[in-house]
Amino acid sequence: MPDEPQFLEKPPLRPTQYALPWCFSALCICIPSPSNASIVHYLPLDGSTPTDVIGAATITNFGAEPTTDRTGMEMAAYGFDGWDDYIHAGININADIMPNITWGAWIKSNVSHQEPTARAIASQDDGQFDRHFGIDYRSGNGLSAFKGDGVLGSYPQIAGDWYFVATTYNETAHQVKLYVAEQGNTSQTGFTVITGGLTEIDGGHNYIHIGSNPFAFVSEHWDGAIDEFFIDDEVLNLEAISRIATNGIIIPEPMLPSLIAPTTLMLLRRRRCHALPSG
Ligand SMILES: [Ca+2]
Ligand SMILES: [Ca+2]
Ligand SMILES: [Ca+2]
Repeated sequence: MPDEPQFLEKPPLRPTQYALPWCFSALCICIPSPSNASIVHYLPLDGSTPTDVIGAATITNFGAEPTTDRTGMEMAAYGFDGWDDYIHAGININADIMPNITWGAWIKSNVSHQEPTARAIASQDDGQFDRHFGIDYRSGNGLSAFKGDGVLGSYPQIAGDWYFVATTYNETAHQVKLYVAEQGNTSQTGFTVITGGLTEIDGGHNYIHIGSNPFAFVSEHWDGAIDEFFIDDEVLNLEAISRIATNGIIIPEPMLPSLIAPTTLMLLRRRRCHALPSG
């Protein structure tokens, strides 16, 4: 007859054994997602000073003011008055430096697609339709992007609603793509993707403006809010763009303590940890 199985009494857990599973789950939550690996600049646009928390570029604010973000959190996005506000960033995105690029942000416009206007979300333009995305009357007053010889477009935004907007420039494939999703559906099926041919771009400024076009004669100041602005030095696909829109940008852990103010750090940690399970 086989021996009865023996059930040994478990020894009591030591404090480290209690702690390990908790630490492990915390590590899992905070490991950067692969989709974020090539993000080279990120402005969360939280708090009283706009900061590039990944690329540490020099940022100068010309009048934009903290406002509520798409979740209703105060001082968690930046508002632009449509007249003279913009944020200058010392980031060179010219094609000889960054041939392939994805850049994007959460945006809210006070101007609908029914009013003829031109407004920049972000731009390096110095003439001849350089890298730039915003709203443009030359392409239906919708959300659009420049493509070297004109304006791509466009997506008919509704004034007062939040959208995730990203644009990719692919110098190899000579292609520009605009991705737009409403706040309520940032899954891949929630995105509208508009594709166009990219003419050889003659180059623009070696800096960018967020909320205006730096081309001296136009300005095209943004009227509304901009949040979570990022630049990636690769052409991301729909899956990666949807993941960023849904989960947010995940900051590599070593960058957190030195570059981000404690309040922002707290917000980031809270957002990341809330956002991740859905991805
Ligand atoms: Ca923000
Ligand atoms: Ca102003
Ligand atoms: Ca140019």
